[in-house]
Amino acid sequence: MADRQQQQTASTATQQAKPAVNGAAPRPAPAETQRQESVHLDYDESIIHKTILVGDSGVGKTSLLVQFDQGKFLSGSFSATVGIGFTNKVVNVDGAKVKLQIWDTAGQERFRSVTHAYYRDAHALLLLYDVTNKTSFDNIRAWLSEIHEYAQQDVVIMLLGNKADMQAERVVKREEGEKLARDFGIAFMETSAKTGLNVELAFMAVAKDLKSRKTRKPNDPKFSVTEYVDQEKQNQGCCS
Ligand SMILES: Nc1nc2c(ncn2[C@@H]2O[C@H](COP(=O)(O)OP(=O)(O)OP(=O)(O)O)[C@@H](O)[C@H]2O)c(=O)[nH]1
Ligand SMILES: [Mg+2]
Repeated sequence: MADRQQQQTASTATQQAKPAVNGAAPRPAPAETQRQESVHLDYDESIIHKTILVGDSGVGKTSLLVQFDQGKFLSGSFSATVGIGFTNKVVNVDGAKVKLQIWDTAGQERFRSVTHAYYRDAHALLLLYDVTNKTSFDNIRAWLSEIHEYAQQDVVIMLLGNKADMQAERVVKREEGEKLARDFGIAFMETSAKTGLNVELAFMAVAKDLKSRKTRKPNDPKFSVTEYVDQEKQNQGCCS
């Protein structure tokens, strides 16, 4: 875990400039320059968006990040995260590279004061509960009040009901998650770090919202994560 975290992903690394030859500054090929200029006129690709995963211990924050970063699920015994660490990911949004720095926090109570310190700089928060654990769902209101206390007012918040693959053990209905999210005016979806259900979609929706906030003109309509997610699910012919 420690090795994986705080290291740039391959896609980030490929963006680094080639080393200078004989002291000359590296120059991109002309075609490459033109393409970048036309696609990214209104978006600064050097911006790093801090995104934090929060929620009770055991809801699947680390598993969700590993699934998104490496496309795999680490089964076996649960190993609680100690402290906090980050992973860099680059997401392609409408031809622009959006950089996400994803912080995985420890859900255990004893680390709470450490993680609070990171809320202030967060641009987005993915707040997880476990659909097989009612307490983790009941604690979401407390998490939201902590978020409102410590995070920026305009932080992007997405509520995720994780472990959606465990239908037999489910104790929180999807409708309950939807209602809670509606009450607080935040986006919602169910995910599975095990099967990968909606994992890409969750991070993509956050990246889209963050990018749109940087490029939106005053009269442009606001990007709606909820509408985007509904549309994508329809396109996929998806169910959850
Ligand atoms: N079936 C299933 N199991 C999951 C899923 N996500 C996580 N798990 C399991 O749940 C346990 C806890 O997952 P973690 O990702 O370590 O939980 P965490 O939220 O990072 O916990 P802390 O680091 O203590 O805050 C592990 O045994 C995972 O294998 C999921 O979507 N489906
Ligand atoms: Mg963890």
